Amino acid sequence: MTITITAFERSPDRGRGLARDMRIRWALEEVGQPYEVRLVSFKAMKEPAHLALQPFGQIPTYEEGDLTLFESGAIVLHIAERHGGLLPDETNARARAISWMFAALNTVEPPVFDHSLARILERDQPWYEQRLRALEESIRKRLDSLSAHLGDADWLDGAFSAGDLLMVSVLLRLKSSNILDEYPNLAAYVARAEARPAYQRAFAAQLAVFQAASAG
Ligand SMILES: N[C@@H](CCC(=O)N[C@@H](CS)C(=O)NCC(=O)O)C(=O)O
Repeated sequence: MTITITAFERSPDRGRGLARDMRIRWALEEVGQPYEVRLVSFKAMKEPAHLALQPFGQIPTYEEGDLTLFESGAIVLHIAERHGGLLPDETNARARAISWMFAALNTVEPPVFDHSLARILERDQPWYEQRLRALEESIRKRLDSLSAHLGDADWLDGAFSAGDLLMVSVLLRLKSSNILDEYPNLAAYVARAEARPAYQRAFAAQLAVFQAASAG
């Protein structure tokens, strides 16, 4: 059955792989599943046809036969449960990997995302510097713990898993700031994930969309 995901017609991140379709592309590449992409404009994302797939008018979505999913975490979990390679077989290790998926999205992503949004949308506000410092402190609090947990290990809990895929997807947003450099083991963790052939293929595919849109 064909898998179809949605992505920005023209990603605001200019092909840096930060839009959330990237984590779905990466997961599909890791498990070796081909997929198609339907590109949507900001206008189309808020229209009934897309809202029927994604109630909040966002990307990504995932369609496979009569199944439609939204929320990138749920989609990655579905892919990881349906295909081998992203979750351990052993029950407890599998549950721990899923904990890391939630940790990435619930505990680490909120301050990281707010920080990147503030840098784009709040620059002109009189309280901008203060807000940025507060968000950076919130991020450091999370990264201190994450760095301590990772230590010298390659991945968060044994072999590379969907937990690492989501965690790295979140941390990648910090590359344009200097915060990640304060944590050499986390910077190396992100680089290790970026070097994975599946990541490279996914990154190239989303970049090609941006380049085609810019050329057209
Ligand atoms: N929690 C959702 C967030 C989805 C989301 O924020 N998508 C962004 C792109 S990365 C989007 O569509 N933004 C446009 C908008 O919200 O209007 C998920 O993980 O799928």
